[in-house]
Amino acid sequence: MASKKSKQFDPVGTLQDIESKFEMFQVLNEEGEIVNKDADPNLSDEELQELMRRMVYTRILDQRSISLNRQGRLGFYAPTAGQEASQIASHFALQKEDYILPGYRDVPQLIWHGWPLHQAFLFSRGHFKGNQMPEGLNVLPPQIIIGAQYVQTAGVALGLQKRNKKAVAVTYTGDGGSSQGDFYEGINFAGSYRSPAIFFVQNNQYAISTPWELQTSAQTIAQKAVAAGIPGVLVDGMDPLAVYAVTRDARKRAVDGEGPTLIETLCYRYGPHTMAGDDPTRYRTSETDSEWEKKDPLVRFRKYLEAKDLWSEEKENEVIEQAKEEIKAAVKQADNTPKQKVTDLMEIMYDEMPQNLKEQYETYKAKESK
Ligand SMILES: Cc1ncc(C[n+]2csc(CCOP(=O)(O)OP(=O)(O)O)c2C)c(N)n1
Repeated sequence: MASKKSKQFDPVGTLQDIESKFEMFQVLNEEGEIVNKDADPNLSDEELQELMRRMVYTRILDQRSISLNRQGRLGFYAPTAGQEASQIASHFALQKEDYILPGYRDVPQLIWHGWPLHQAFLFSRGHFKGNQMPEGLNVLPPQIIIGAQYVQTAGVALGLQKRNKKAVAVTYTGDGGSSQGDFYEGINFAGSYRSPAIFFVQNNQYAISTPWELQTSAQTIAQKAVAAGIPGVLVDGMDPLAVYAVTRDARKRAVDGEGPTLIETLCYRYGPHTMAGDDPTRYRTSETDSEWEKKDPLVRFRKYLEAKDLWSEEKENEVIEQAKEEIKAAVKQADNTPKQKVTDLMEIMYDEMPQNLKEQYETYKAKESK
């Protein structure tokens, strides 16, 4: 007698079925037209203008940071242009009480959360004062170890949950971060406790020079949420309204006790990986660059706002001027910060200094006073 085939045994079909469900969510197309009316987050006119203002400001901050780095006036810098919708529109959906655990490219979200600009510049210069966050600012310093902020986020989210706070822990990484073990541990742990976390993967297509498709067999990074039993969303990361809508939704679920969400934003970094010598022309073509530039978040949002009579060249120039002035003042403030000394690091490291360090401390103190 021929054995009956079990219909359920179709692992390839099951995978294909899951993958086919992860379609890119979009609200505003490249022409600045609403293509998904039901999903429009319906921001007020003032909110729409503020979101645009922050994105324009952030683009200028990126341009200035690149030139300050070239002049030797900034140290470590990871360019952000192309990622404004992913970074600024997601942050726009957060509240002051939320905790941000950023990667090194996520300086803009920290600034809009309240990190003073001059401190961001000090961080770039490797000055310890850059990492001494003001009281009440719920952020961790930018993480340099790829993906490490995922497990930390699961911990912060659990802490918020235990204290019954109506707040979320939000972390950002790139596509490369999702290739790290920490990524899986973090989303799984937060999922099992249904902790209030949002895990944000900005898929800017490359981990330095490695294309994201070479990092995984998965069709999307968002689908990795399925194995952790949490919702995963694939979103157009160049569309500010779509990014805002999915983040607001994820935050609501998190504070309502419904657990974490994984969000993958499809975006592009226009510049090099960092300013430390990466040459993107060695792994990307100018055709690919210009295809992504057509999707630019500022261009499409500008078109959308201009059609509603909410934005103009004049308004944009005002923002640019304000950004330039504030950046100039912040650089000056960073310049005026006393240089860090070896004894500074010893002083801030220990509540009570061990005996062997006390001796070294005295030696350095004498040297530094010369
Ligand atoms: C654990 C660890 N491994 C390797 C590196 C070296 N490294 C620095 S940036 C980077 C690529 C990260 O790419 P991605 O997560 O996609 O973020 P992006 O830079 O694109 O924002 C790597 C491998 C590191 N910093 N930490």
